[in-house]
Amino acid sequence: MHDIVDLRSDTLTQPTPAMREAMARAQVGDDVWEEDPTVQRLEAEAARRTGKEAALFVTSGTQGNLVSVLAQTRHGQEILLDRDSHILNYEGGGAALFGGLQTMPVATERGFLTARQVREQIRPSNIHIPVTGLVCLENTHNRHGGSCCAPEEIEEVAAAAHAQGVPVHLDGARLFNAAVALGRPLADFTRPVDSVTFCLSKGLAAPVGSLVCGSGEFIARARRVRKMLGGGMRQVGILAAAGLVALDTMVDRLAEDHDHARRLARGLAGLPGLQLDPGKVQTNIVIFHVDREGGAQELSDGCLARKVKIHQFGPGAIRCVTHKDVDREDIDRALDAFREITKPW
Ligand code: TLP
Repeated sequence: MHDIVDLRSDTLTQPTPAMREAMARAQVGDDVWEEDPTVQRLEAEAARRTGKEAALFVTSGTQGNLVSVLAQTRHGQEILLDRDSHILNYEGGGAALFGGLQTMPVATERGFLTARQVREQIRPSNIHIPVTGLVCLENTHNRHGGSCCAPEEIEEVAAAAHAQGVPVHLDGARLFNAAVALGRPLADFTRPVDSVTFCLSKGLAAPVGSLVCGSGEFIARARRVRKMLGGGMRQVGILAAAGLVALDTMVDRLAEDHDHARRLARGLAGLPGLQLDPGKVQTNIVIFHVDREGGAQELSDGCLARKVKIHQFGPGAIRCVTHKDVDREDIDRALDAFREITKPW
């Protein structure tokens, strides 16, 4: 039980004592010179887990996606992505600003482009028409409530893109959640794609950092882009050390976060004025809608007064994210707060 139940995001997780210890002891060197042994260990481990030739440690998921997108495309091309994707909605328009890229947002049911949509949306060769340079996927999908895309679906989508010579990037900020939820090895999800970003500082609880993984040739380009964006860090093994502990100790326990999210969703489903389908909760994100004027604000104010923090996520929508600093008692406390607030509704 914690004093404050913070369900705003899994990015709020505190590093574990083992992470802090590993950080204090980390062997380091200048990573721009590629001389940091701890970063090299982390990158090798990331490449191994994703089944890719190489990996690159970057500052954040946003930087990982931007580096990947820039390293895969040419200025003025078009990128194809889901309308609710993080790259389109929450990365400050970086792909347009830095890459001169036009986006083609596609509406999807669960956050995942289908092979058919990819076939239909990839542009034909014609001097009037922009060139599709990249297809982007997101797994798990944040705005679709942590939904998971199975490896077979990714294979189909990637095959459709590759058939037309278009590479595929996977924003796998929470890819370990998908792997744990579906009980499949991480590499099954990453094998079909050309590049993947995953985050250490969400459910895995490391303080900082993400990994970009792909072919050796792609990572060499990505390393150049990272430097250009100011992401070349020096004795950054201090951070990589925490990342190695995260990969070692924090993956399997994600199942507990998924249980907590389901418990939360089941409790919320019966409450007046709230709309959600608990059957759709697959991982650690619960998004629900409040069908009452001003209700989402009322709910978040009421929760805050009861030391429960939740996140308003678009008009009338609330997002709750479970993570290692939220235990079962905390979930029950949050449910008590929701019950009290919605009782008169
Ligand atoms: N998402 C954050 C916010 O930006 C919304 C959160 O609290 O969920 N891809 C996906 C799917 C993400 O959810 C996020 C972070 C990122 C990329 C970016 O990662 P960071 O925050 O490390 O830049």
